[in-house]
Amino acid sequence: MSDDGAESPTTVCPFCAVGCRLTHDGVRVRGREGPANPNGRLCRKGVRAFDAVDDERLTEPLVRRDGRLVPASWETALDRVVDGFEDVMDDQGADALAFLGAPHCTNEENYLLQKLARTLGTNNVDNRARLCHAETARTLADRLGYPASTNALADLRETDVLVVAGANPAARHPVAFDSAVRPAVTDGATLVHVDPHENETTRLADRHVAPRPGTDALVATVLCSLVVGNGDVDRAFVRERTTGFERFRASLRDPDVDAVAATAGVDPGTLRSVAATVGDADRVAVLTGTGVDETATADALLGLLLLTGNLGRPGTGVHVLRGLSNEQGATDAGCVPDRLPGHRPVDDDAARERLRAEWGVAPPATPGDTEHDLVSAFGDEVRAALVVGENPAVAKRDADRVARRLDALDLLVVTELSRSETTAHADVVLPAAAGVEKAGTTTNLDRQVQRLRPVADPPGEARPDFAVLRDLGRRLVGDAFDHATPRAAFAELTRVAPTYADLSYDALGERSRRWPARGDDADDPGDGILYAESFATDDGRAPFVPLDPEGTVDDGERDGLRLVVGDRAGGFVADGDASDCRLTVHPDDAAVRSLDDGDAVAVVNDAATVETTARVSTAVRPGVVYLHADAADPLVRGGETTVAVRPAEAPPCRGSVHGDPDGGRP
Ligand SMILES: Nc1nc2c(c(=O)[nH]1)N[C@H]1C(S)=C(S)[C@@H](COP(=O)(O)OP(=O)(O)OC[C@H]3O[C@@H](n4cnc5c(=O)[nH]c(N)nc54)[C@H](O)[C@@H]3O)O[C@H]1N2
Ligand SMILES: Nc1nc2c(c(=O)[nH]1)N[C@H]1C(S)=C(S)[C@@H](COP(=O)(O)OP(=O)(O)OC[C@H]3O[C@@H](n4cnc5c(=O)[nH]c(N)nc54)[C@H](O)[C@@H]3O)O[C@H]1N2
Ligand code: SF4
Ligand SMILES: [Mo]
Repeated sequence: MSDDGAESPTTVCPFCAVGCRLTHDGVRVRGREGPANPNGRLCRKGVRAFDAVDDERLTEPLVRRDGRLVPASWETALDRVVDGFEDVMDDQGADALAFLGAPHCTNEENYLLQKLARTLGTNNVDNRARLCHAETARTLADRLGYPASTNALADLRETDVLVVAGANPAARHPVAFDSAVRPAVTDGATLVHVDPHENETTRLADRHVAPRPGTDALVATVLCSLVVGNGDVDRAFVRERTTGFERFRASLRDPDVDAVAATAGVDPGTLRSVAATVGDADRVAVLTGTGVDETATADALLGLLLLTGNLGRPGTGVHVLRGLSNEQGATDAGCVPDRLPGHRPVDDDAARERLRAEWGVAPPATPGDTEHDLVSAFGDEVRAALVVGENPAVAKRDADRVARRLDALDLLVVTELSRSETTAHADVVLPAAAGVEKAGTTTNLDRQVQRLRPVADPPGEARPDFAVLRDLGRRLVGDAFDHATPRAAFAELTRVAPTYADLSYDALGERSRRWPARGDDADDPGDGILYAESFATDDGRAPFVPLDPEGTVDDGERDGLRLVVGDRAGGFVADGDASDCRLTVHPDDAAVRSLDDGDAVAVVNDAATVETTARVSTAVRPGVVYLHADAADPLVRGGETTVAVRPAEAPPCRGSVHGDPDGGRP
């Protein structure tokens, strides 16, 4: 409980998708009890929620004149945007526009962004956060109904077995880890960590499975086979809630556990014991991160949960450990090219009719392009783009290519807090208010919808993205953008998005809710769990998908060392943070290369050479090396996953790049 003036308004931490509540008491940031931080705790990042937004903010609009970005009035800047967009539409139609954003922004801002795209006549709207958890979220949507965590984090306390795959929540989602995962383990739950690199989460694990990169799907598939072989299938669940079990079982074939274990480089005994533990448990939950974002792995993990009846009950299900603060809400609000608000497909007639009733015009029925495809088409089919709160110039893949594409546009408009790699290419830069400076709602990684209240003022002439998008909408489209406030936009969202139907902006001010809320009963225990009675699929059942484990294995590591990447940052690295940029290499691999701990190394593949310092450690298995995402970026841009490692001259890195040394721990 807070110890000071309970009067100061509370808001939601702008950093990660855990969604902790906080306030600023005039002196410093203080945590406030919230659904995601029940005892009001914040991690080290949250405590500095204001430092990052104070940094070198943009205070006035900028427009490009004679090659240079120069200050301009809002009127001049918005005129330039409106004229530019109208020219492009006149010449080439609305599909020559792209709208990218905005996982840092509110639900209402995301709603207005996709509404602007769609009322102008294009579904070319996407948000970058889909890059981190795209395949997992897509698999969940295709097979269960929604691209979202199935259960509330809090009910992990009822879980018997937690499988954490390709994630490091102890460092990346520390408050959620401490309030949900750690207590579950203390109460006796078994934590299985599936990760080729030992990290902070591994320390709490009962079993560490460190598969060779690229073999996660194979490992999950053999677990399914073992569960079937052990007779641990939940027959009633499979019969009543699923389809396609027989084909699924046939696809598992007869697993040679020892051979699979050898391919994956894991101990066969560990695989057998994990399968037995999962099969015996009453409640199993899977938590997935950026390390396993592949359809084949998601399919196999979902197969394991379906086989054992671990969906639709407390303590079960899939938790997607999303990254950016409103990644979930951006998708819920429809900032995706193939789904309308509320996750309805763009060709769903009823959903399009609902939108026509609100907007006066129905959205196009054919899907738009993804962010990746849109950026590729910049300068060709796509002539102008509005980027809200994203930095596409810093890419997982090939930043140079993105920079060239940005320059190829006729008009690039970016709304930003401060100058970024992307604003450097913009024709119009609009200064935005930061999360702690604005009102609205956001939706965290377990679907909790919370109110933001401004707890600081934007600098200079900076304005909330909401006001900017509304004004652009009024000028480019008309009356459909007459929302005076986020409250009005939220009300419209609840009318068009069935998942948000029973939420009210004012009621959320009193108490946050998880979607889909049911009626007015805020204490309805069903609130937290999706699919308690049926799946949100056409027939209400979840299909098993046959697995092709061998098809997913590639033997890249035979040619060199397999590069594992972690510590991905969502762009909220505060000054003074330092994190490990060393290359972690196993002692055996170090020995054959005559490398000692602390030696300079060159990490080389066709794409790039990165020089750094060796950290010789058994935190990785032989054949695998580990590198921080920022350091690894040039090596993996083209999608390559193998590297050669050799001694180098002098270590340019003595142990840190930006990032944080021990995650967000206070
Ligand atoms: N090299 C490398 N590449 C990476 C990663 C990595 O670790 N290394 N991480 C990957 C991952 S996991 C992610 S999620 C993505 C993140 O990719 P992005 O979301 O594109 O990047 P960020 O830098 O988080 O944020 C973009 C910008 O949003 C601005 N911003 C914040 N709040 C607001 C707001 O309210 N309004 C507006 N208009 N702007 C705002 C910030 O100033 C920031 O410049 O990057 C991916 N790419
Ligand atoms: N403090 C802090 N917290 C953050 C962020 C931040 O910048 N700072 N960013 C936020 C964002 S945007 C995101 S997306 C999340 C990311 O959160 P996480 O997904 O937990 O990100 P990482 O720390 O990169 O952990 C990914 C793990 O996957 C493992 N891995 C890599 N390849 C494989 C593989 O093939 N198989 C398996 N099984 N594992 C593999 C890596 O070893 C690593 O341990 O964090 C969020 N939280
Ligand atoms: S875990 Fe930390 S960064 Fe994430 S919302 Fe909570 S305080 Fe903010
Ligand atoms: Mo992310």
